[in-house]
Amino acid sequence: MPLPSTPLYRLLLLLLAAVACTRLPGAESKSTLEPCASSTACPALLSYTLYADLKLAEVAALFAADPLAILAANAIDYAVPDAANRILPAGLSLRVPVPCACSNGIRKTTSVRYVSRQGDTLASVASQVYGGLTAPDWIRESSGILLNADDAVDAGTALSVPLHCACFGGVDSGAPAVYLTYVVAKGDTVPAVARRYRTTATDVISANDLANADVAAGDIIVLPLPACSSSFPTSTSDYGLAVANGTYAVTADRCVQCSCGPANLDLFCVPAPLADAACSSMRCGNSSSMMLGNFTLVMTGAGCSVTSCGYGGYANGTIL
Ligand SMILES: *[C@@H]1O[C@H](CO)[C@@H](O)[C@H](O)[C@H]1NC(C)=O
Ligand SMILES: *[C@@H]1O[C@H](CO)[C@@H](O)[C@H](O)[C@H]1NC(C)=O
Ligand SMILES: *[C@@H]1O[C@H](CO)[C@@H](O)[C@H](O)[C@H]1NC(C)=O
Ligand SMILES: CC(=O)N[C@H]1CO[C@H](CO)[C@@H](O)[C@@H]1O
Repeated sequence: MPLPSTPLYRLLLLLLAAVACTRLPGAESKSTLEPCASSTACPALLSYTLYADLKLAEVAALFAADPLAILAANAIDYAVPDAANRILPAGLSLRVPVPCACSNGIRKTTSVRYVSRQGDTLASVASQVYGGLTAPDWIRESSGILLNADDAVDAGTALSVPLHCACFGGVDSGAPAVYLTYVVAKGDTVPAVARRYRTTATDVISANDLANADVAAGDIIVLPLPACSSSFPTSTSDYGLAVANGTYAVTADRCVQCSCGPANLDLFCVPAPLADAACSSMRCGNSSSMMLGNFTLVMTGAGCSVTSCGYGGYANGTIL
């Protein structure tokens, strides 16, 4: 059938083209979403750049995170007195560990709250305080408030701040991985960001389902970081613990420190430097000398064998 070419038809085509164009990405920032069904939270990281000089405790409060967990996730020594009051400089980029929950079918944090201050708007909270990790629309919807992005928010208003995160089953190309949510900065390219975080451009492109390596400032993407995985029973409170290469996690009520890398990607757990008398015993079984993390070489008639004492998770206040 020949196509009609009346002026009306051409106008219709033009209109359709115009509608299609406004839907093209670019006008609005993109964000990688992970659909989810299970309500079980999984470990994820957020890349956060400080907008002002802040105490570690203030950064931790912004994300409902443990200050020590933030230091450990950045491989910063945390066994120092008064670590929470340490002042961190504006512009510093930190990895913030968060439980990545599932809400309305999308992976996101569900426990982050922000109490607004004088002069805050939804736009300033999203782009400045949270460094672009969230959007005014998301805060508005999650907090159930009726304000435009640039309206002043009454000081003292408690806002619920959803931050997208991802776990993708804790694997990337078949290897254990922790996903870091990252806000693309001006001038960033996928290969440069991938190099900076010791992952590959190919993995970043596939994790984010990008058509090509084009990203724009403000886009929220996830970066798969090589990690050590754990195999604690589901009944443990640190079930699913995963630690990015070159960093630590503190677990078991701050009694145990688990590190990953750099030589291999086997999780290695020892008593934490700050472990105190309140921590349950880290002796292994009924042995008097074997402590968590120790291993000994035993010579036997058949040759030598290695005896080791590994951490098996935290359940009901007991270190397994
Ligand atoms: C882990 O990090 C170290 C450097 O800190 C690097 O040499 C090693 O290749 C990394 N391992 C993996 C699997 O990425
Ligand atoms: C620990 O106790 C078990 C019995 O409960 C015993 O069979 C084993 O030999 C003991 N091990 C050590 C190192 O004492
Ligand atoms: C922890 O305690 C609860 C009840 O107190 C019990 O059902 C559960 O099995 C315990 N978990 C472990 C790992 O012992
Ligand atoms: C025998 C042995 O290696 N013991 C060590 C076990 O680990 C604790 C703390 O990590 C050390 O203090 C012991 O010397």
